[in-house]
Amino acid sequence: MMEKVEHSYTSEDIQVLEGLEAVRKRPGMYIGTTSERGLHHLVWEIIDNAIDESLAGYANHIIVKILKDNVISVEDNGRGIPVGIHEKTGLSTIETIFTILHAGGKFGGGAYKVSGGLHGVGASVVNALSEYLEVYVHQGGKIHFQRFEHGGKSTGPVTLIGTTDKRGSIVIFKADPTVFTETTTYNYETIRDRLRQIAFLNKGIKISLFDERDDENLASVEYYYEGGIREYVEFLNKNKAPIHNDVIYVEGEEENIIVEVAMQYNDGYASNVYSFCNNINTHEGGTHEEGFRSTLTRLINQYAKENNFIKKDEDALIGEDVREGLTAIISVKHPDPQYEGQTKTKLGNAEVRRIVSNVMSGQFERFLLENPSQAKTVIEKSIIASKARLAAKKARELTRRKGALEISSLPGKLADCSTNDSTISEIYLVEGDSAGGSAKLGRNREFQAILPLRGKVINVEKAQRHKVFDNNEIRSMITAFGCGFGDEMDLDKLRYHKIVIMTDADVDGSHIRTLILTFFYRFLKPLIEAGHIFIAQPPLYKVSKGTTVRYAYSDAELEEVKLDFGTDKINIQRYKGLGEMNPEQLWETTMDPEVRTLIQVDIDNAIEADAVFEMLMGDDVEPRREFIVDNARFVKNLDI
Ligand code: 1YM
Repeated sequence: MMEKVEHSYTSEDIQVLEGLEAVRKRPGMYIGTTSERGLHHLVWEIIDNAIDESLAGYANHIIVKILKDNVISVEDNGRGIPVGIHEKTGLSTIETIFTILHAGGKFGGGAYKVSGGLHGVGASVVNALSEYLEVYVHQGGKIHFQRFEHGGKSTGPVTLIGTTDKRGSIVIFKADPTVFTETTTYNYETIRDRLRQIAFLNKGIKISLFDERDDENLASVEYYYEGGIREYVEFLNKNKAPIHNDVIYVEGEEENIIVEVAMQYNDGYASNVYSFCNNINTHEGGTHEEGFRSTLTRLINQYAKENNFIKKDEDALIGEDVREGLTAIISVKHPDPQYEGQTKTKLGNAEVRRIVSNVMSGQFERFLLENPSQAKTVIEKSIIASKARLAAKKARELTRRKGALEISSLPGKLADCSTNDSTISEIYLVEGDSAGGSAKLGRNREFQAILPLRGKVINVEKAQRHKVFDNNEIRSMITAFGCGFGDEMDLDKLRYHKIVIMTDADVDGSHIRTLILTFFYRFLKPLIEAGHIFIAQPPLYKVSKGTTVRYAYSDAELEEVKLDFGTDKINIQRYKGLGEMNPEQLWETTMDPEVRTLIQVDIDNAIEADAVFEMLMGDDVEPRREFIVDNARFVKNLDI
């Protein structure tokens, strides 16, 4: 046995400091980025530990607070982080967890951690990137406390600071502004949406959020879903029309892997299948999704044949048919997930395919047998989808022969730019002919192309696929962009790296913009993800005094301009539409890269965004009106 040395500056200390120093030197390696997204990552890491404690069955309430000065507090009612001395490090276990990199799994003691992110190194990374971090542990009637400062150095050992009748852990931290140089301000909506998602994915856990930053504007919310992902599907279908009563739900566990699937069909045509592993959205799918898809197709075909809905083999339904109008959540919890793909959001574990399939097989089959009328509704919808697919295929073959969607034939109304360099090229999608005319005259022909959209853009949310591609405006956009769509999309062929939607600043303009965005979201999502989609910001007012002219882009700005000008003899013109501007005005207010403001469309959370699109495109007028008044949620401001 080695003698315990009084500890002042041991080799372990050095190792510890070096560990956290590495995180501070290259934060991007650990949290991806030090932008706003990275900042929020800190919160997810601490929450993950609380979720692990809940999934282990010891906690059922997590409280997140955004305090003054953007300090974050996360609290759970679990066992409390161990407070004793850690055998291997000789430090307190708290200090071990918060200062030693890769302490994660190793110190967890057997029970597997299912939360995502950094696999347990999260706590130390958060500490390393914090101005200060405090841990309070309520355990055995006592409150234990330890504090860290300046990138993770403890200010002293764990101390007892009081008594308590509660149990659990509280972690409070303030992100280091010298690391997060872009921003240290948290976005309430971002945190709220993620907490709601976590609550949906983990049934029975209560999650509370308080925003206490502004006394005048306190906000709070609480999520608790007894039904878990069943309620998630109901939530996603909220603005759609389900065609059968029950959300179909199956669950099971094999080889330590927990599988849950919830699904329900609606009367729409889009498929909304979302998968998760360890509470992380696997955007790129993977083996859990493959297992789900193949089993769904197989079981529906089997049932359809056995019950004489399908008589010939060549009428068999394909995956696309059985997923039309389907909203589904697939959630697996895996002790050792392997992620693949470009963004590491594709689940790779091969065994998961079989396990998801096993869980689905027995229980989904039973659902169909026990609920014949719901089964009939689903099968009939799939059969209609397959007929529409075959009809669309025929139509496509016809149009293809005519060469209608060939890239060689650019749409007639496109006023193209002269450069061939797509990286500097821009295309303005302009509402209406008169604005299109002004834009054509006002633009810089070298790199700005104009595509006027005349007729109504079809609502792709409500239309069958082949109808979408019959729509003239959709065809013009696709041919002009040159990159194809759907599975055959090729971003390298994109002819313009900025696609700018320019519509009037009124309700109709917002509606058209939303229709275009919905089309992009459904058929050209990579364009949004790669940051190619922008929204132009035309001014609302022209203010002139004598020969001086200024433009105001908001009511607040109008007040500023009025103040600047003084009150005597100002002329204020409110623009009702782009068409009221002459070409020079359109150029100098909205299109000139030197002065214009473009808003970059950025969909951080595609699932939530989908629900919002649904709301916008659905039949409910009131939520749509509210959105149009306040649509900042989708888009991130960006000055070009
Ligand atoms: C606000 C954040 O971190 N809660 C939390 C963390 C732990 C435990 C309980 C815990 C885990 C175990 C045993 C175990 C952690 N413990 C460790 C380590 N909330 C928050 N609540 N006893 C308590 O996994 O066996 C790491 S995290 F390493 F000490 F076990």
